[in-house]
Amino acid sequence: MIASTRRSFLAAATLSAAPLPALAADRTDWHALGEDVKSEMAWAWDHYRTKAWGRDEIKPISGTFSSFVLPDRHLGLSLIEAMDTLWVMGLDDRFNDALHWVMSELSFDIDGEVQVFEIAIRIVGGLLSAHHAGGEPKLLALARDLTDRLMPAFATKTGLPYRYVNLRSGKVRDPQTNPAEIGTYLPEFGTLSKLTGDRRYYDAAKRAQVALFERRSKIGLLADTIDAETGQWLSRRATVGPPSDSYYEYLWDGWQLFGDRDCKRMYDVCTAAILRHQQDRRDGRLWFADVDFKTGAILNRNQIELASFYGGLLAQGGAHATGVACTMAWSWLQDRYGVLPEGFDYGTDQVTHASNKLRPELADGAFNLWLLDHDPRWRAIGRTHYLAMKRWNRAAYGYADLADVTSDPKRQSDHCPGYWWSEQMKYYYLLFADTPRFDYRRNYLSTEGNVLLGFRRP
Ligand code: DMJ
Repeated sequence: MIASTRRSFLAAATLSAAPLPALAADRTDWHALGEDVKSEMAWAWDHYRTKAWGRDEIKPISGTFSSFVLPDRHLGLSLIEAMDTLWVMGLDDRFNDALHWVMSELSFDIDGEVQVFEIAIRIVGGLLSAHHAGGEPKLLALARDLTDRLMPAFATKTGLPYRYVNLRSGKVRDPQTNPAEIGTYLPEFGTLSKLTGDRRYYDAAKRAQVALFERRSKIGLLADTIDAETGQWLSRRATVGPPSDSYYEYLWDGWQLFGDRDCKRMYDVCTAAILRHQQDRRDGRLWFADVDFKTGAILNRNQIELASFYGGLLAQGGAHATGVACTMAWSWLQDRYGVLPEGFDYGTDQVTHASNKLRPELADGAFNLWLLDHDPRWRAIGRTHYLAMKRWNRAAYGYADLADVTSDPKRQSDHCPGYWWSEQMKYYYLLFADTPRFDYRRNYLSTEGNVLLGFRRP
């Protein structure tokens, strides 16, 4: 419960998208703001409990639901994604309720095809982070069973995985893939290897990362589409946005989480090439252009919101000042529209995609920077992100995507992605609350916000 004076500050801030007071005069009660995040999480969870229990995603305007993993079945995606967030917030009854559902309902023996990347980061990662939180062995067994079902996708000559696999038959499909779907496995699979003593998971994930790295161009860049069977590139565009983003993140993470020197070297080589060829300053702001991976020539200046995590990664990797400049460019864009649009072209100064799919990336970047230097501006960026979300995305039964961030008022659309439960609500809470359940010095959060290291059980 928060005191009424605090409530009125939050209410007033929620009503206005205007820039918040200067940091020098900042009297924000961060603990109260953390409590506010927790109470919003509990409120949204209770609607999910009533309206969409065990379903993949709630539709927060109509109070109905939609599936994500499979067209005609639900795997409790939001519930699994939410578990470690509930735990770190101390919402223990709700965590235990979710745990009970997982223990009694969840099975992966399904004749259905899933996207390997999404399942690994969301469900394998969600089960492992819930295991890290609560220690229940069945969660680890489920994560292992699911990963075993994904493994056929990695059995290629090149080591580059297929995109889809059937959970029961192991039949694979779609070799036309990209860096994120090739190289976003090591923290989840490596944690599984560590906990089970079975190296196969770590080795498959790392082999995929290395196989892609070895195909970099002479100037050290990766393009964004490749054939997993032949290992031939199918495009020339190098980007730090999707579908390449988390490839770079997981190179660094392999070093951070496991001390794997190969990962650090690959990260350093890729990052040096990106910094050399993709940095582009406009009006004093730093962006990363899409370039031709063989020549470095700029292809376009369109920015996809998902790339707003990148400043946090650069800072983690040692390029602190560059990471700060990158994050401040995205913060400027956030201040301009209230909520980041999915696409913005800094060359033409135009929004290219006006929606926002309830995205967490800028809060992710701010949180990673906060962990590194505790500069108050990262908390302020997280607060702006959170209060804008409360103002614009809150619907009758939870938080909703925005169809158009440029309209006035901003238009909502009837969908809440699973990652909302795992990502921004956790980033905000950790950023504001100073909880004893989290080790702020030694920790690891995956690309999906799953905590695989750093929880402290009371
Ligand atoms: C999340 O599923 C992960 O962060 C992923 O790496 C890309 N972005 C989405 C959320 O926007």
